[in-house]
Amino acid sequence: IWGGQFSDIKDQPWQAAVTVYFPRSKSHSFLCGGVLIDSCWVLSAAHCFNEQFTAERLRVVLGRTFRLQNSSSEQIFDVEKYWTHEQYSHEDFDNDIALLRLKSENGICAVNSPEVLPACLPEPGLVLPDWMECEISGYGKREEFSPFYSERVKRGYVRLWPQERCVPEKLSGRTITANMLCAGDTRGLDDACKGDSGGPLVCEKGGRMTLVGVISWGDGCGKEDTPGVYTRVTKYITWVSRKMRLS
Ligand code: 4AZ
Repeated sequence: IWGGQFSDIKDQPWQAAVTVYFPRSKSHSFLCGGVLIDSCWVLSAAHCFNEQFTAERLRVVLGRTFRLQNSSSEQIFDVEKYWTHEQYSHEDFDNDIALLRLKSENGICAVNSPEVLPACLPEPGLVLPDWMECEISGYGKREEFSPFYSERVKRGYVRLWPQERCVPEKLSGRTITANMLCAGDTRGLDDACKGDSGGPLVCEKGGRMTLVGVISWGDGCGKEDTPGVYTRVTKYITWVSRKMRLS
């Protein structure tokens, strides 16, 4: 997160960190953000997952305020299986969504706690007001060209852009599809940045923190009059429900 504030995982208990194992270093590296949506299910971004990354190499870390520090509140899971969207386009990041099923012996994976709690999914018809203030979070870079990810989870506040303003002209000419939404900080203070992708854009709806976007891409971080681009989650409710039901 560019700008924003250091946060506590209790304030974004649906935030996940997805890691991948590299045999050469015999260690797991931070890969992307993710969002817990149910005890055994985490949403993320399709572009995070290289063909090489088999499910056995992936791990999901929940409940950590400090990315690299073990904590008594953490819950760590292997990944049973994951799906990237069948129509994901590597060219323009259309349908940039992935769903991970966490591994468990007994059908229970994440257990609710102050540090671990799923975000709600929106109804497919949910429409929120233009410029509504919503929240992003992640362990991503604090500056575009920083060599490091954030050591601590951060959060930021961004507003939902009207779709008619979400155009290539604002994003160095890159394609915007109806499956994307733009959000940015009108104060110019907060934005998502590298490593935040896969993580949440949540908006409060009827007292629930509802997952409206998955952090996807942008033209750098925190550039003036340049929004971040998010996968529009309302478009994928049937896709997600079907995968969850059939597996
Ligand atoms: C990224 O590379 C990324 N400013 C994600 C979001 C934004 C920029 C880059 C939005 O994952």
